[in-house]
Amino acid sequence: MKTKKSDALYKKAVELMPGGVNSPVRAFKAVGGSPLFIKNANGSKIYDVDGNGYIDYVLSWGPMILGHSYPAVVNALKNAIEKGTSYGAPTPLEIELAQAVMKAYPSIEKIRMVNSGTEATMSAIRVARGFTKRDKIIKFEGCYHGHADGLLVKAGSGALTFGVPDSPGVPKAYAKNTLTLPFNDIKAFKSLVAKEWKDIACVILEPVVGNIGCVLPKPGFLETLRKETKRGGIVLIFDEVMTGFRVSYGGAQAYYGIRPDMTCLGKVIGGGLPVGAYGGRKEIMSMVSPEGPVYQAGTLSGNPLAMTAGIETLKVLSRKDTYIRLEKTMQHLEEGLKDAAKRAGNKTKFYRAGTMFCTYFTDKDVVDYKTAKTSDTEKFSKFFREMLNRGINLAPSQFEAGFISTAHSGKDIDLTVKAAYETFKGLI
Ligand code: HOZ
Repeated sequence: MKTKKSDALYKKAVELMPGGVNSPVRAFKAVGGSPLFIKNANGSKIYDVDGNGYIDYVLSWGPMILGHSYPAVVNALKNAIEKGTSYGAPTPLEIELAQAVMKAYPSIEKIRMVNSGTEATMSAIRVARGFTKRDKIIKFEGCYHGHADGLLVKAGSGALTFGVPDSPGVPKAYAKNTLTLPFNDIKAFKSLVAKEWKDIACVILEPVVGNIGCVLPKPGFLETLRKETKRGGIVLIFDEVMTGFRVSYGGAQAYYGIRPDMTCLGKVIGGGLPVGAYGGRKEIMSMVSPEGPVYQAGTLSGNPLAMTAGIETLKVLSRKDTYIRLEKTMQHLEEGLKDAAKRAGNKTKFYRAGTMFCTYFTDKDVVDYKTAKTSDTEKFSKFFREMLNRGINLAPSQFEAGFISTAHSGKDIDLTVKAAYETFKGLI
């Protein structure tokens, strides 16, 4: 695979941007080599500037659930762009997207659109603090909720990949209000809440942890969080930026049957444009300015192009057959990858929730941050590079989820499984 043009661009980019990128994990630092510079993408494929094509399981880190350049989204955007790109004033589009989201997430009784997942989680926590008049929050090790100060404590995603889960630059006085616990540890959770509940504003979590790969909640874990938070007057926040419309149409909350007090969304609801949203119980969301005193604002919030891409994407997702098709594709990939690893004699653990998945190079069950770290990251790096050489684009980190789209065909999956088998064999 020739990557001459990508390599030259990377050389230029590192002179201009930290690590040559605008978001850390993209830099391939964890897997070696230099990142591909992308020219275009269509359906399940992404193409680099050297003309190589790849079956894409990154999908812009989740948003492109309909595949790249989905015609209805592209056409709606072309039409919308003619009408202006930003007004800084309300539009009917905001109402349409809000209604579409709330239809799928009945726990959201009122919503505020923002521009990223980070903004959504950061704002939701401020609202929860304003509502409860308490300062402390509980988060779980390895959950990544964006890069706001108080959330870069034992964080996953790039923070874990590069070994800085507690980022310098976060004031100690601020970080001390973030209490962390192991994911899936019901006993530890109960005991912390019993001690500190009077000071705890909220519990925030990824109900399926996509930022240490794909870690599923154990039976009873989410139920315990719901029960205990309700008892302590603590706001339960589901960060569904990644799981939203991915674990199911109604996200992890519909799949596991838990109604959180607040929900954060992003990725899919922007159809590939920059979007985030937070919402929840009416009495909590009524705290948000100008209805209430908790301040949060944004020049590009509710941007007409982002709303348009989101509306068109959710229209397709609201059709029943969409998730039937996604499930079939995902089952095909799951069976294929598990079988390929087994046939090749590789010890791996595969997990998936709806349309997100991860293969770990370990024989331990992965249930939290500690067990996710038992994965052999050297092996993963080799796997990643060899898969890329065979035309398969995976996330360049063991601690990120993979995603599929409606555009992934049976042939794509067969090619992926074949490449995985050959790669697994080469790892022995
Ligand atoms: N926070 C994203 C992964 N969980 C990475 C985003 C990006 O690099 O584009």
